[in-house]
Amino acid sequence: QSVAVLGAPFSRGQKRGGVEHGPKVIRDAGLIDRLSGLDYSVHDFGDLNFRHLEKDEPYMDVKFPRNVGGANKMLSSAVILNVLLYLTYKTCLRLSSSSHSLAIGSVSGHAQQCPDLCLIWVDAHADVNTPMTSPSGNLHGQPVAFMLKELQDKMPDIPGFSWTKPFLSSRDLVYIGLRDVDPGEHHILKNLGIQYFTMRDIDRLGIQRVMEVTFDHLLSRKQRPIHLSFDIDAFDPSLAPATGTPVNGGLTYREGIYITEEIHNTGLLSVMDLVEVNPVLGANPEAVEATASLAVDVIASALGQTREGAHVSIVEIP
Ligand code: DIR
Ligand code: MN
Ligand code: MN
Ligand code: MN
Repeated sequence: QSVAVLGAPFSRGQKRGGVEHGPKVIRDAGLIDRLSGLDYSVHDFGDLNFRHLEKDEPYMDVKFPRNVGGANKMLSSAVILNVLLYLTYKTCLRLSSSSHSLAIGSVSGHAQQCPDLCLIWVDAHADVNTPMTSPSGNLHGQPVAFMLKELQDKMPDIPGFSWTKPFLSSRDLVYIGLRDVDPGEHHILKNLGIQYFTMRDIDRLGIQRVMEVTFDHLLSRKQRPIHLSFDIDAFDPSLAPATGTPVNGGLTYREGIYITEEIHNTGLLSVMDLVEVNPVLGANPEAVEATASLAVDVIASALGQTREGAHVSIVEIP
C-alpha cells in the first residue's frame, strides 16, 4: 500500500511565527524512512508553496484572513487531487500541515471526495471559535467553525474564504484531549451537542473507553472514512514542548499512541493532519527534537506501527 505525504508550511494562523518550519523538522526526524519501514511505498509530494500577500488587513479581529483563506484554498485543491489519486488505488493518504488554521482546506478537500467522512480532532483546544467569540482573533483557534453546517449563520463573510462553505454536521465530529476551551466555544459544544472528551473525561473513563465511545458515536451507523486532525499540543507539554500554545495536563505518550493505534485498527483512516509543531518555540534543540520525533511516532502509529511488533508470515523464524 502507499501513502502520500504533503507538507504545508504556513504560520499565518497565529501571530507567532515558526510553525511554517514544522513540516521540515518532522521530515528531518525521519518520517519518510519510518513510513517506508512500515512497508509503505511513500509518495512525498514535498511542500506546498503558499503565496504571501503583503496587504492583509484584519477583518473584525481576524488576523491575516486573506493569507489564511488563500493557503487553505490551495491546500484544499491539493488534498482533493491527492485523495482522488489515492482513492483510485484504494490506499491511505497522509499529510503534514503546520498551523491548525489549515485544517479548513485539508478537511474540506477531503470532504469533497469523501462527503460522508467523520472527523476526530485531538487537541487541547476546541478550535471552534467564530470571529465573534474568538478572544485572540487567531484563525488557528477557529477552523472547526468554518466547517460546521450548524454554525453557518454565525459566520460572517471573511475575505479570503468565499471559496469554501460548511460541509460537516456536528454529530460527525469527536474531540479528544480538550482542556483549554473558551466560553464561546463551550457554549457551541453544549448547544450543538458535540461529542467531546476532555482530559477529565480521559481521567474518569480511561482512554480505552474513550476510543470505544468515539467509534460508537461515529461509526456504528455506518463505516466511513476518518479524517484525523492531530494537534501536537494535545500531548502534555513535557512531551511536546515545541508548540505555540502548550497547556498543562495533556495526554501521556501512551494515551496518544493508543488513540492512533485504535484509529489505525478501524482500517478507515483516510487523511491525517499533524499540526502545530513549532521549532522556533522549543527552549533548546532537544525540546524541538523530542517534539518532532513524537510527531513521527504518532504518524507511524496511525499508519500501523504497533507496540506489540509485527511479522511477515511468509518469513520463517531464522
Ligand atoms: C484560543 C487558543 N482558544 C484561541 N486556541 C488555540 O485563540 O481561539 N488553538 N491555541 O490551537
Ligand atoms: Mn491546540
Ligand atoms: Mn493552535
Ligand atoms: Mn488546534
